[in-house]
Amino acid sequence: MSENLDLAAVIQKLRSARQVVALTGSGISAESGIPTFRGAEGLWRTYRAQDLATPEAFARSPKLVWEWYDWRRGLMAAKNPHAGHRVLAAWENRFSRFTLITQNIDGMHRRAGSKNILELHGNIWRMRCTQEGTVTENMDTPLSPIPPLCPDCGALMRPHVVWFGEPLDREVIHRASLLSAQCDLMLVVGTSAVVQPAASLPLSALDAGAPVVEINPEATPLTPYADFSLRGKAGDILPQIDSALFRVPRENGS
Ligand code: BJW
Repeated sequence: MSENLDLAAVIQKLRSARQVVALTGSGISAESGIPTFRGAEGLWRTYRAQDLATPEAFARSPKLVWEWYDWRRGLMAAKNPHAGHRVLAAWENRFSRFTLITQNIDGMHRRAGSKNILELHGNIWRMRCTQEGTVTENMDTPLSPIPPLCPDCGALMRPHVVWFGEPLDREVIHRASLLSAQCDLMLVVGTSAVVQPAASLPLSALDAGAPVVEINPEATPLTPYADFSLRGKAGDILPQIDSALFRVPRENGS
């Protein structure tokens, strides 16, 4: 009952919102079949995802880390965005200003049609030369050779993603912080809200007086601070909100 009231209240807030920000995490792609980071299905072989997404793991064994990325690329290429991704893409044209800030590297938001995206942690479909820093797009699945080498200088390539202990792109996190502090409402979808600095963005929105709406089947450290917690899956809740906001009412009898 209170969940329905929350949903109704969120829809009401969104009706008058001009600048909306959505911050997404791996949970939004779970319904596409892509494992989350910290869920039980986040294991690969016997490794935990958070132990492989580090510069130390890459320094120890570039081959092992690239094999993990190669496996993930293959998995992601075989999956498709779902209705939740598509709703966020459509909202770019529905609100005066709508920005998507994602921690995801899977490219699903782009595939769903989102264009105005800040990818905080990079993109799995790009790689970077460890010597020259040159970034190239590469969609090959499977990759060959592993680890891949720079076509220009022969040095080792690395995934163009942000690992633990590495700084985020300055321009990207700067823009994400500004937008979070300026928005009228922030949706926080499918993230455990534990990884910094992304986890602080909703706090900037709250500090600036904007309501924060969490969409997640589980509680997170953000839950006590969020104005609304919609407990459920992104692929169910986002389309529900969308149809309440933008569905064209049918005329009687048609
Ligand atoms: C659903 C659902 C459905 C499921 N619908 N929802 C102590 C305190 C504070 C900070 C630190 C600290 N110690 C270390 C730090 C810093 C560190 C950090 O935050 N660590 C914490 C873990 C403690 N941060 C960093 O290192 C960052 N850099 C940094 O701080 O730099 C400083 C610096 C400055 C100057 C010089 C040098 C350094 C970088 C962080 C990079 C994170 N990278 C990764 C890997 C990306 C590449 C890859 O994917 O391979 O990003 S880690 C991983 O976590 C990935 C994710 O984007 C990120 C967040 O995970 P996410 O998306 O929230 O996933 P899960 O699995 O955690 O949660 C899924 C959620 O979905 C759950 O809640 C489910 O319930 C939910 N869900 N189904 C809706 N259907």
